Amino acid sequence: MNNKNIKQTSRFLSLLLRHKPETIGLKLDENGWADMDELIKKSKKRGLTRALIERVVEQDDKQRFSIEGNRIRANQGHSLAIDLGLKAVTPPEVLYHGTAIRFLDSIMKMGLTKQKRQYVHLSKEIETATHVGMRHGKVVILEVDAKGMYEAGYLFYLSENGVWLTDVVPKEFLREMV
Ligand code: HQG
Repeated sequence: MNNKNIKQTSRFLSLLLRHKPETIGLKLDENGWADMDELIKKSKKRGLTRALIERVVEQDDKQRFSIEGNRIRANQGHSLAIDLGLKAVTPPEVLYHGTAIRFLDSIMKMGLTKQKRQYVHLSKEIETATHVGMRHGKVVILEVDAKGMYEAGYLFYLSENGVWLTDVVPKEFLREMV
C-alpha cells in the first residue's frame, strides 16, 4: 500500500461519504454514517478492502474520517444535508480562510458563503488556510473577526478533525491580509 493508493482511496471515500454515496448505491444515515460492511461490499469492485479503508482513516493527512464501531463517516466537507450533531462552541478571536484572488471581488461584496458545502470552512492556522486556498488558484488569505461574529450572535462549530465551520461570514467581519 503506497501513499498514492492512500490518497486515491481518501478521495474516493470523500466522494462517497460527503457528496455522492449513490455512486456505489451506499446509504448514509441522517448523521452521515455508513455501515462499514455495506461500504466494503459495495466498493470491492473498486479495490477497497477493510484493511485499506482502516489504513486511510488512520493515516489520512487531515483525519477526514471517523470510524465508530461498525460505522464510518466524513468529519466535515459535506455537500449532503446531514447533521453532524456538532455543538456550537466559542471560536478563537481570529480565524483564517484561504481562497483564490479571482473570488475576492465577489467575496468582498457578498461575504463568504458556503457554495456547495454545508458550511463555510475556516482554519485556525494561516498555513492550513494557505493550502486550502491554493486548491483554487493564486491564493489570498482572509482574516475573519471570529470574536466579533460570535459577539454578534453567529454560531461556530469545530469538526472532529479541527476545521472551524460556520454558516456565513458577512463581509464586515473579513479583512484581506497583506
Ligand atoms: C469561495 C477541503 C465567490 C471560497 C479544505 C472557496 C477545506 C466564494 C470556494 C474544505 C464566495 C468554495 C473546504 C463568494 C466563498 N463568492 N466565491 N461569495 N464565498 N467563496 O472547496 O473552503 O481537502 O467548497 O472562498 O481543506 O475551499 O476536501 O471550500 O474558495 O477544509 O478535505 O468558494 O475542503 O477539505 O470552495 O474548502 P470549497 P473551501 P478537503
